[in-house]
Formats: sequence, structure tokens, C-alpha cells
Amino acid sequence: MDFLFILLNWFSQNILQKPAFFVGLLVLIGYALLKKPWNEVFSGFVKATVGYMILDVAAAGLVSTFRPILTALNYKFSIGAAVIDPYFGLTAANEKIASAFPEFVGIATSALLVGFFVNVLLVALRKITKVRTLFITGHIMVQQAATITLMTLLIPAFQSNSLIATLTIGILCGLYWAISSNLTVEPTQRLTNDGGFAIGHQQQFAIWFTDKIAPKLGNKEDNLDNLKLPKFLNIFHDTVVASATLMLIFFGAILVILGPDIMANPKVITSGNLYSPSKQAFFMYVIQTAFSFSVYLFILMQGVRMFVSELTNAFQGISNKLLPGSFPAVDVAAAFGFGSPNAVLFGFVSGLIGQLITIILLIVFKNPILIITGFVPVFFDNAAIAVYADKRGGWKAALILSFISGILQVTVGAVAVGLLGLSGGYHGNIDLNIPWVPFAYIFKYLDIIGYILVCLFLLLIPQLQFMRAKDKEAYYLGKTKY
Ligand code: ASC
Repeated sequence: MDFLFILLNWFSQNILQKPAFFVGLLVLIGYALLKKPWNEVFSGFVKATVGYMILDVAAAGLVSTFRPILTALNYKFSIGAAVIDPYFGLTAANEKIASAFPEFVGIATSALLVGFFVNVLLVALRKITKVRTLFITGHIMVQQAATITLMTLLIPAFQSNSLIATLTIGILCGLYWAISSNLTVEPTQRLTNDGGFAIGHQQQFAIWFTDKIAPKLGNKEDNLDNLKLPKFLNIFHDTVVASATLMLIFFGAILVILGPDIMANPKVITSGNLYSPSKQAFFMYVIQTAFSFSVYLFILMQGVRMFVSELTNAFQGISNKLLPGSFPAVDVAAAFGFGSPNAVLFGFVSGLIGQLITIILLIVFKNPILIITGFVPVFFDNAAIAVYADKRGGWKAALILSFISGILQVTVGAVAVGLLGLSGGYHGNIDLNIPWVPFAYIFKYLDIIGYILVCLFLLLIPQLQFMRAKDKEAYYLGKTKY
């Protein structure tokens, strides 16, 4: 038993929570099953792992450069607002668990393992469950398990026994991971021309909804690639130029508001003397920071290309031989390379405008809970929504849907802060608003019955998907025929 526990722990810490190795391992197994020569198996493993690590470096660079700038607003104006960002959400959720349920500290990590195996089981039983996707983005699973733990513990009956809590939270996490990513199979296959992967991140329900509704909001011929810009704006068809210029305006404005002493040359107090350790000119700091956005975006796309192409080829081995018609569900950034290059920026800007207008309204109407934009949801969620929307309904759909998402991120995020009694932050990503906040209310008011209803609802979704699929065989083939 102890040995099994050590093994599971090792797997969780070294593979499950390090998606780069998970993806590498999948590629290795996939190529081995395809009976490729060993040198190709090895090179596939290296390229997939390194590709994912490149994506990690870029995502971490984006997050660590731009997150503090937004949160510095809180510091400058002492607003005491909650930052809607999964890293802040994780800290806030863990603090809440430690203060309200001290005996349950660490429960989210065990629930994560249970959830992963529930997902594996659902895929193994895919003939019955109709689930085809394995969620493998470990760092996201850690964040979600913490938030879902707090939501599930709204049910008093689960607060008394840690084994019951671990199992119920784990089952719920596993159902969400499996079923939400299964919803992204068709939209992602359409976007990527049968790229062979699905999305396992923080906006799967939103992607499904976008894919359904976008064609009704606009025309896919009027997409961002075909957008006719006045001649002098043509430079913005280049993502590097467009992102650097946009960020110069947006983050430049915020940095000017913050002034040079908070982010650029923070003053350090040593033995009573104030001094600035670095002497970069403020103006140059602003340009460098804004341009680093383009740098990270460029790196991110490189990493994505590298691991996606290996994964797509290798997974045929797994989906032909091991788990027919199954898909790995990976980081949403993998989809960014398949849309119009500017959809990512377009979604970010229109989601941001939606968020900012809503935040101003919260302030004007003196809402007791204030919100600060968090970088991860405003960028990764809204960029993804725009990529999928643009493909199906052109720029109008992309504009409308990412704008609405921005509004929901702030309003429902504020509701979640109140409901869960959090301070400092909330998870903020769109799926953790809808459907998760309504789920949390169902738990609160319907207790165990609410929990059962939510589980049944989740289990029903892939059944409906299968029922509505025109070609039942294609649903399972792994390759869908579009
Ligand atoms: C998240 C999160 C990140 C980013 C990254 C995007 O939700 O926690 O670090 O998005 O996964 O590639």
C-alpha cells in the first residue's frame, strides 16, 4: 500500500504536474506503438518535451511580467480589490481552506490524483461514457482542484470526513476535466483541420459555446485575415508590430499612472536610506516591458508548433492501438497558432475593454466587492474565444464574444469572491465563472442532492453530444470528417 502511495505521489509530482514530460511520454508511447525506429521515438520525445517547455517559458514570462503591473494598481490606489487570476485564486483558496477547514489542507492534491484516474476511467469506458479526452495540463489541474475544493465544501455533509471529501471532490474534478475537454473535440478539430488534440485548460465550456454561437453572430468570410485595413495600418497585420504597439499603449498608460517608483525602479529601503538599485530610464523601461510581450508571444508560438506537430503524429499510435478515438487535452495556447495571427490580440483587447467597463461600473455603483483585472484570464481566455469565434463567425463574432466574456469574468468573479468568502483574489477564468459559480450555488442550496445533480448533468453532456453527432462512427474514429 505504502509503495503504491509513493508511486502515485511520484507520478503526480513528476509527470502529472509537469505537462511537458506528460506530453513527451505520450509522444514516446505513441511513436513506439506506431513501431517507429528508436531514434525517431527519441527525437519525438525530445521535441515534444522541449516544445512544451518552450511554451511554459513563454507563458511564465508573460504571466510574471504583466501580472505584477496590473496588481500594482491595487497597491498604488489601495483599493483592496480581488485580483481575478488563477495564481491569486490559488493562494486565496488555499488560505481560505487553511483558515476555515484546517484539517483539509492538502486535500486538493489528493483530489487531483483521484480526478485524473476518474478521467482515465471515463476514457477507458468510452463506449458507455462517450468521453474521448484525457486532460493532461497539470498546473491547471492544481489550480482548479483548489477552487473546486472550496466550492464542494459548501456542502456541510462533506465537511466532516476527509476521505469522503477527497473522493467527492476528486470525482467532481475528474468529471469536469473529462467532460469539458470532450466538448472541445469538434471545435478544435475544425479549427486545426483535424489536428488530433483537444483543449484541457480553463475555457472549455466557453469554446463549445463560441463554436455554436459564432456563426450566428457574423460571417466567417469576414475574418481578421481578410479585414481590409487602411494602407498605413497594414503594419498591424504583422503580429510582432501589432502586439508591441498595442502593449506600448496599454501597459505604457498603466506604467505612467503607476509612476517610475513602483515597477520601473522600485525604491529599496536599507538602514533608513532610500535608494534605487537600478537606474534604467523610465521611458526605456516602458518600451522594453511592452516589447517583451511580443517576444514572449513569439516564443510561445514556436513552442506550440514544435510540440503540437509531434503530438498530432504520435497520438495516432495511441488512438489507433491503445485507446481508439481518444484525444489528449492540452494547454489552450496550442490553439493560438491555428487562427488568424491577430485574433489573439483582438480577443485580448476586446475582453479587456469588457472587463474595464465592468470594473468602472462596480466602482461607480459602489459595489462592496471590487475586482482587478488579472492577466491570465483576460489574455488566455479571451484570446482563445476570439481565435475560435473568428474562424466560425469572423471578426464580429470574435469582438462580441470576447467582450461578453470580459464582462462575465468581472461580474461573476465578484459574485464568487462573496460566495466563497475569499480575500485577495479569485480564479477568474471563464469556466470557473460559468458553469462553476452556478454549480457552487446549487451545492450551497441543494446540498448533496445538488452535488448529485451536477454530476449527472456533467455525465449527460457527452451522451447528448453523441446523440447529436451525425456520423456515430466518426465520433469514435479520432479523425472527424469535416
Ligand atoms: C493559465 C495558467 C497559466 C497560463 C498558461 C497558458 O491558466 O495558469 O500559466 O494559463 O497555461 O499557456
